[in-house]
Amino acid sequence: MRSVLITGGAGFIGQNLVHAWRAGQPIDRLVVVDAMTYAANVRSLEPLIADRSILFVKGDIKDAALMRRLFEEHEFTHVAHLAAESHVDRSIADPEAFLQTNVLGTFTLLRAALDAWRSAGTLDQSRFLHVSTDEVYGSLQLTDPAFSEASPYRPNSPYAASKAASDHLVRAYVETYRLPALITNCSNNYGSYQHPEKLIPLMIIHALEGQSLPIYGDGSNVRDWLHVSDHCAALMAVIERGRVGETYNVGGGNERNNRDVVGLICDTLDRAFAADANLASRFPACPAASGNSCRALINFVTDRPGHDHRYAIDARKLAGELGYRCSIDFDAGLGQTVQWYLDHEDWWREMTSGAYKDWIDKNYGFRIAV
Ligand code: NAD
Ligand code: TDX
Repeated sequence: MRSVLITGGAGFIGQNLVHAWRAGQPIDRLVVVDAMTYAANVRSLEPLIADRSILFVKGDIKDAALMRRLFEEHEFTHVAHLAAESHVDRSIADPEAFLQTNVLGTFTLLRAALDAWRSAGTLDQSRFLHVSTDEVYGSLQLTDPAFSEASPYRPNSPYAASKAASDHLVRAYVETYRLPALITNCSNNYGSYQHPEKLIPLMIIHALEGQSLPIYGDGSNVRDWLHVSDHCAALMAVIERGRVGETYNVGGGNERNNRDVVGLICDTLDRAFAADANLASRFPACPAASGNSCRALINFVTDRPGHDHRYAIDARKLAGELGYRCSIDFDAGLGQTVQWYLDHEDWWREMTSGAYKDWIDKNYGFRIAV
């Protein structure tokens, strides 16, 4: 039987991966460790915890004794490492936690895995998947070719630098100690359970509440949108069948600039309100509740410092070696995502209560219309 550790399993991609793994591999033992930072939520995992389909451990990956104990108790054969501080704007406001978790936390986990697998003599049968980002490669101009696995590392934000450092550590553990690790670098994910601080949920929720939609700069920055279900399927393909020591880029093949993404969210909400009269009574402050377009809320504001212009992924290695291609079309995926936020108001109200309001003041209070 395989015994799997998923770190960061109460975060956005982590929750989706836990559900996908449980559905796809019902007999694997799944242990989720998560420090339950502001970004975490276990509501969706509660049924799996209650019926013992997964074991949930609230814990910090920087806690070396805990990591060692978990490896001893559960004899993990596979690790999917997703725990991280993940929001670029927070890394600009306060980088330290990014260094602590993304660099030192990854190091602590690598050391625990190596020690456990060496002493059990199972290095050859184990797999450590490190989930990273395309941001390590820096920024592209519109005419540049997409990032490949051979693109040089040029991180521009403290977040990207901390993820780059963690990728280098993983590589060093492969080369120096023969740790059986693999790395994925993916583009921007979207879908259910994404924290409201990120572009797509932020714009959906602000529009529903009749608040301004703050697009940084002129909104020409381009991201390659990857549906989280496609990403999770790619992660499972890489951990199962990828070659140890290799890096695989994962992209959605959906490049869009931020202006277009926000416009599409507005149009999707306008149509949803026109089709369902109940939405107007649930969200009376939304312009669509009175027959106007959510586009009226769009506001171009002070740019993010060091804002990467464009990310794009060349995912031919993943397709060629593992036969996996991400396939969810952005317009359809965005429509499902908007619907998910309409259907899960309790979830996002919980995520936006308390300290989240302080973050909104800190990150948006100083931005002026441009
Ligand atoms: P997220 O912020 O939604 O979730 C991160 C999770 O990690 C949270 O549940 C948090 O509580 C947990 N965590 C943070 N510090 C921890 C610690 N010290 N110990 C244990 N748990 C801790 O992030 P996400 O969007 O789900 O991203 C998951 C991974 O994928 C990250 O490594 C991120 O860098 C990477 N990634 C994300 C995207 C994206 O678009 N979301 C794109 C590329 C790569
Ligand atoms: O209020 C906003 N206004 C705005 O214009 C926010 C929050 C974002 N933006 C812009 C900045 C980016 O160009 O939207 C784009 C997407 O922003 P984020 O959702 O913050 O994502 P990004 O900075 O691109 O990073 C994401 O993708 C790579 C994830 O947060 C990272 O964890 C991942 O590694």
